[in-house]
Amino acid sequence: MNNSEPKRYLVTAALPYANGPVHIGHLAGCYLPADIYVRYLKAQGKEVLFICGSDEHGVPITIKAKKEGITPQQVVDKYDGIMKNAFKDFGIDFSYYGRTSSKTHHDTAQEFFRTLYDKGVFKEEITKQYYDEEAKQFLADRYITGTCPRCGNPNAYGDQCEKCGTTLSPTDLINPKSALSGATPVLKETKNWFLPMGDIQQSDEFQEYIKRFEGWKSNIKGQCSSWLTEGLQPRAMTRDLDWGVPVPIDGADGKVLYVWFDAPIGYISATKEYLQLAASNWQLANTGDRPEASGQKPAAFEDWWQNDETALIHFIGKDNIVFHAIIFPMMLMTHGKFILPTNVPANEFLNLEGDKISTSRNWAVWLHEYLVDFPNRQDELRYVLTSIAPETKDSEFTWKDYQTRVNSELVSIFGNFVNRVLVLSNKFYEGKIPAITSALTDERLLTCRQTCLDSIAQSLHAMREDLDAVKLRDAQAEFINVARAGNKYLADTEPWKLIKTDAESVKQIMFDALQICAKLAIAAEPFLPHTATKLKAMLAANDLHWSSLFNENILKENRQLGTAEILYKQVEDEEILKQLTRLENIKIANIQQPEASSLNEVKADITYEDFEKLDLRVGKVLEAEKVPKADKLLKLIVDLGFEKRTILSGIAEYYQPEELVGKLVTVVANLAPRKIRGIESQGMLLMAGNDFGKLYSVGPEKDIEVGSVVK
Ligand code: B3M
Ligand code: ZN
Repeated sequence: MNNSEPKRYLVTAALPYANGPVHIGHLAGCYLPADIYVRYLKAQGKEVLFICGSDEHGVPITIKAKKEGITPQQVVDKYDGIMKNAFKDFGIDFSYYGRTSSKTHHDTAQEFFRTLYDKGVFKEEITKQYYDEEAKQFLADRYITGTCPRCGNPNAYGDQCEKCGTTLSPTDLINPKSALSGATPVLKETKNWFLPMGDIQQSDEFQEYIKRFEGWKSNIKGQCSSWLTEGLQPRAMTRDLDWGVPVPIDGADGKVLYVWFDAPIGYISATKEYLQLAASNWQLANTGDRPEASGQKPAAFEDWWQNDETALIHFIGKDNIVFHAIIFPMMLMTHGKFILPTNVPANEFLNLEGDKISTSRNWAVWLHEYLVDFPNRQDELRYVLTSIAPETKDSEFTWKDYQTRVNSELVSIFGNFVNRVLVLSNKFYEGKIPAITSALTDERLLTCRQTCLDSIAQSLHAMREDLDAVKLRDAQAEFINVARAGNKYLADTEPWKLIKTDAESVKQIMFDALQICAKLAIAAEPFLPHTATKLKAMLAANDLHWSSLFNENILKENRQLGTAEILYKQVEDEEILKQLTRLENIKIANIQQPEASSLNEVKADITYEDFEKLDLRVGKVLEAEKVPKADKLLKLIVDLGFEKRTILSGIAEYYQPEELVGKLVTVVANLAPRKIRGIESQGMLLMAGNDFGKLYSVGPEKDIEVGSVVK
């Protein structure tokens, strides 16, 4: 692409797997930044297409299906709608949200594969893959578990050990087991089609393409250059699986396209579907006697995907970098007709209250649940997530911080400023923009005014630059600085007092303050779209446009304002406590049942050395009491002989505290301490637990002294 301003922007946000609801990590990672950027482009009148959709193939879907005892199709049908609605609720304004199970997508992905195949791009190779003879199928990497050769974690997956982070291949695992049947898999030959990434890496075209990385964020550059220096290996673009897009060539029965081959093509097929709809809508609106009825004819597919004047921008999370910055561009490049990404703004991860967000451990704030507890407060969450966006490194969401940011920034600065201005305008001028009859003369007031206007102009310029550079966290901070400057102007000039002595000057001050409100309403649009709409209504100015952001007189004199409303409610301590309690209960459930394995499934083998790492001791419960506001939790003092420990246990449903006192129990004595509800738990009691969550303490069968070793 040349350096001139792009003619149009094709913005994509990673297609989320349709295997669970959406949480704050998804939002902060890519959907919110993409939405802010798109809203900013649209506000300036740019031609933009914002594409997303459900990724409905791949092993994550089949694993979920197995877990829930339903078919993969039922899984995606269930979650596609849930995800789509969650995005909509939070104002993520996609032009189109597609699904990779659609016919258009299957056709497009197959055609793409066929083109590469016909051009001789792929290398056919026969390799040995693990096969489950009981389930009679080849096993995807995620379907094989075993012991990590690096750290000894007995539950490592065939592609990765989640404990030590090492990337693995299935044959690295010690004692591999099929997650389908528990059987030991055997190696069996199979043919697949590989993208020769190492060769493509050497091509002039690819070398030319990677010059673009120079202008990209350092986290992406870093990851890509380490891949490239290591040298890329061929990667199979087909898999032996029965869920996905069938490989469209002879001799490929029972094989589907690799999910990372078909998913990014989802951006292309979703664009097609969108354009079909847009074209027929346009056709409808423009037939008969209303030829000019609905503006410009939508640009053609080729203009979006195959024209150098289009900027292609992929918003993603860091785990998707290699696929978007290297593999997908290689696919587009070898196909020959497509443009390559202009930018790939990837974010790092968002953690939650000191822990990695995890769907399987339910360690997340789910968007649909947030809305139940905080109805109509989407913008508050958008605001906080943008303030802490993991743009350059991992960051953390805590409820306390959420409360502080909402209360001390949105409520006290932005909301308070707008409220003061509207209340005073109602009081002084019956809700009209005051007409200025004489200019300010008072030196001090003049200085206050100039300081305020300068500071606002500076913040707005900085905000615009940050938005252009996709530094959204900084951009939003500049936005708040505008409100901050407005607040300071009022605090320094005190119009509520000045009105008694100098009503003329107050008109100027209030006029200015109302213009600042208008600027805030305009500038809020990308970050806080629900607020922007509300504020525009309060100013009776729904037509405010981005182009007037730097104007001095946006709202004309004597214009009538709308009804004042409170923009943001204070977040109360009880509301935060409720969220923290919910998370604590999840933590307790996870502590007591680290892995909710079913009674019929045996975990992967461990070695005796693994077992020896546990220090299990007999202890005697000396004291037991309920932990306030934690229904499941008991706080115990347990005597281990050599010392007394405080241990929290999630067994309040099954034991009255007094039943436990005097009982001998088994304690994991070397479990790293964990803080729950402000109390440090210094160990764990062994429990017998069934599939329904019932928990009974396991102790020695006969009396024995405390501190005895369980072995
Ligand atoms: N579904 C991975 C993920 O959800 C994958 C992204 C596809 S983008 C083309 O993290
Ligand atoms: Zn490991």
